[in-house]
Amino acid sequence: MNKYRAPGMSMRKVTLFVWMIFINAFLVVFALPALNAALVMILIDRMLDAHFFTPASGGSALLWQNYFWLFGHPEVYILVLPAFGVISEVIPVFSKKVIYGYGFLAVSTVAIAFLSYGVWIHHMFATGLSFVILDVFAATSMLIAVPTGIKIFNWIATMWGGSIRFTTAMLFATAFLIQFTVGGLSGVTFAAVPIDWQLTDSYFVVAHIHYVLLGGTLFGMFAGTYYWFPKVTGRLLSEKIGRLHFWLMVIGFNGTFFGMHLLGALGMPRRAYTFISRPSFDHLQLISSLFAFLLAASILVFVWNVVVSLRKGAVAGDNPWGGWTLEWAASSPPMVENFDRVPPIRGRRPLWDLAHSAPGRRTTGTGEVET
Ligand SMILES: [Cu+2]
Repeated sequence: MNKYRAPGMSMRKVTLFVWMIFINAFLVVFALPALNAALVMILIDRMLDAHFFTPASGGSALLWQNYFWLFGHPEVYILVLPAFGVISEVIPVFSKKVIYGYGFLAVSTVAIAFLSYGVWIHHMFATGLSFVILDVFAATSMLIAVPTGIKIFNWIATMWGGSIRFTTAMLFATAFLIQFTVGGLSGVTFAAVPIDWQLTDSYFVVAHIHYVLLGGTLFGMFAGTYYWFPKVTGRLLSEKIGRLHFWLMVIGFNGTFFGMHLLGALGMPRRAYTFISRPSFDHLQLISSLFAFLLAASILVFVWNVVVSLRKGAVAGDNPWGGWTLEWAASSPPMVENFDRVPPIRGRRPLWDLAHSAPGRRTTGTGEVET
């Protein structure tokens, strides 16, 4: 007997969160070896006096960059795909609509996974490679924006016309959409070689990666935390403290990192060991530093929320959000083995199907089942 998927749960019916984690596993398996190989080589260089990366002795410093970024670019997708999965669950539930373009969301992620191994040179545009190489990798780097754009449109289309409930989870998912799009668009600018030459190794890159990994991944993780915390612990996180957490974080995050786009465009280099004081930099740096404290404060508010809610939070029940996916049929927290009886799976929304199509059952209107 298949103990891992419920009967009827085909690959076309599993949730998009599962799809994202599934594809992510392939990314991890194929990206990490490049980093491991590079680390072993540098270890041999340092410990056994080899010369993989020392040009003076016939090695190649660029070889390190090739290995590192062959890992490094897919790594960004490794970090962001789980967040894609989270918001693909959160947005439909709080928009009261089925996810728009399930197949496109899954297939575009497969496309991202493949393409992510063919774009790494965009991290090395300023290293003096031939124009043919630059052109090829500029093209692949622009191409990878297409499947990502498809996803953004799918999520927006899911929200479009829905009756949206801005719970804390949904607020984080919405901020993810906006901020990740900003990070994605600044990323596309690097695919244009002349713009990359101008902005590489500047604070513009720092702004870009923080919009992807904090504005994207971190906000997605918080959306997931507020969404599944009641399932895991049996108690809801406070929505009131959650909102405070969210707004402090949105303001703190954007205040800290948005100005870095401007700093980079003004020429402030990254990887400087100390602040480079220039009249044009100073104000923006000060603003950045001040908002960073706000960002840190928002994390403390979240910790406060967890501590308070674990002890005194509202009891969640099985399905506090009116979700349709299988986890909301289990008790909160789930018992060992999750279910008394494995529910039959007919579609992508098992709980909705259970409520609407099974004979002798009526729905309460919230996706729960009366027998
Ligand atoms: Cu990259």
